[in-house]
Amino acid sequence: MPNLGSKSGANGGGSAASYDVVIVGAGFAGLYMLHKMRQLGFSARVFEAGDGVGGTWFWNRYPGARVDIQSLEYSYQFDEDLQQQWEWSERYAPQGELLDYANHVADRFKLWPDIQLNTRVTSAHFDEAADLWRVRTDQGDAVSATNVIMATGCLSSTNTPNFEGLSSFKGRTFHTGRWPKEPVDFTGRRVGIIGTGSSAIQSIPVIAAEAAHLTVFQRTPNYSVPAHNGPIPEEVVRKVKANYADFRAANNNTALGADWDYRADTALEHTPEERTAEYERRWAMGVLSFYGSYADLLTDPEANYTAAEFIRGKIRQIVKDPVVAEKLCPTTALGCKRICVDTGYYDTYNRPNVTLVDVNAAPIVAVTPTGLRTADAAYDFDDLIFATGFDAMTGTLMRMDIRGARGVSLKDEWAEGPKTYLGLCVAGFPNLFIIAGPGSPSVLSNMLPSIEQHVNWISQTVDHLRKQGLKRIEAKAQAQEEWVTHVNETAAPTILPTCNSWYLGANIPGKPRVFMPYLGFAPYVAKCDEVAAKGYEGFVLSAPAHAS
Ligand code: NA7
Repeated sequence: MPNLGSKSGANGGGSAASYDVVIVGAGFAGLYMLHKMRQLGFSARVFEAGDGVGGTWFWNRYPGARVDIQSLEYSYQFDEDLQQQWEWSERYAPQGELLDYANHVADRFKLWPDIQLNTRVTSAHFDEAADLWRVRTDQGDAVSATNVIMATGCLSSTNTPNFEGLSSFKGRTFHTGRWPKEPVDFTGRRVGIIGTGSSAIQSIPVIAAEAAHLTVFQRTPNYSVPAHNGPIPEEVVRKVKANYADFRAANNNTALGADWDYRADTALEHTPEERTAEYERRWAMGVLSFYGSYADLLTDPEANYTAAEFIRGKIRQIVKDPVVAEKLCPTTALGCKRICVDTGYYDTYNRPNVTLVDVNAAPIVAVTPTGLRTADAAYDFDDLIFATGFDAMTGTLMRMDIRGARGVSLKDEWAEGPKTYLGLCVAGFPNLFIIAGPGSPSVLSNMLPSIEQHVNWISQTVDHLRKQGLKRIEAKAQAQEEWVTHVNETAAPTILPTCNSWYLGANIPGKPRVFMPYLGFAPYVAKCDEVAAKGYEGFVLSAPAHAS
């Protein structure tokens, strides 16, 4: 008996049912995928490891967590009533509000009966004789499905560096990507935080305001721009909602799929004074609008340098101690890692209770019972926070035992880096779809429109198979090879592959160094549409193998 309407999701454990679709993950991708499948009349089951829906916004509850794309854009567009009725309290919604939004969507579209929480998929094996996927979970489910859709997120497997003595620490430890549900009080405590990526940059100002002392261990400084967050002016909301479809369409028609006021001219055709005026305008606009500053920002290192130097100038202005300011100035190209967005990050280093430690100069050698030791000093804490990121884009898929035709494992197929066709499918793995997979714009775009585009494409494809009396779809190896080459060739002439980013897998020791996301949201959407229009060019579509 399904658990109708309950927020605790469907009853689970030990099921042996059969579905048209199994969806792994109940973040924004999984929720919309389920809704679409049900609209089309397919039977679907969602397995979610967490005890609630919301994915990224379920797990990343660290202080200061919020989205870095304006909420009017980082939201679903598939339902006009939803986008008209939902009201965001701030330009950049905090984690809690995004989680409320995910729950609201699950309620509104009555998704709960098909979502099984507290259930991690452990394996998915393609049974060639039956033309079905056999999916197993850690709760004893052993279900079968015609299609398996991985809605597992790009940043869902946390990375905790394997420091010597890791488990010896006697105080409290946290990872920003697995933050507890209960509020954590840092009042009067000595806190250490490792990492200066987006999660650290958002949480450091909040924690510093509470803790007795905060020590930040920085390996690589990052570029951060001010969010200028606050309530959304009523007139902005009214204007967007009056023509929401046009607003979405205009943003979807850009390289990165977001409203960043892209300029078509180049930085180097302007005088230094003109460039500075433009960068000041971007700094005042805040958020990721720097990406739109000049057309050559990501392609010409000299142009990139002008914007990078502008931000370094801002850091030197804000941070009073010149030695600390210099440590905080990135030397990498601007945007080779995702630009961070903050509220008072650099200014936090003017506080007397904050210390910055450069662990590039003197690396962390061990965690100790009372703190940690670097190559040249020891530090004591009550609490230690790992803001050390994720095994991005492939980590969650590689941790599952996924086997396609002829028992080939995805781990083996991707041993030298992920290979997909359109970031959606993998040759040798029929009817397996990945939402926002490696080789799709995903993290180089506004994730919500990217997710919706994938869900729409997958739904249309599965529906097409049904209408044509077909069952199986599989990417051709050659189409996949050509796509992987194209993804790399698109990134190669840009500054994107020039630093040790998680885009390249460079943050995880031993991970193959391959540029994973695809640069170019609008051309990507056009390509997916063209593939479908040409009868699924690059795929083999076939009838059930066991059809009489
Ligand atoms: P990130 O951006 O991957 O940041 C992780 C940080 O942790 C980064 O500063 C790393 O330094 C640092 N790190 C990782 N391993 C170590 C070790 N072994 N020693 C010292 N420092 C280390 O993760 P976030 O969670 O902040 O953000 C992820 C994305 O979420 C972000 O890009 C936005 O899209 C939202 P490194 O730079 O590797 O030298």
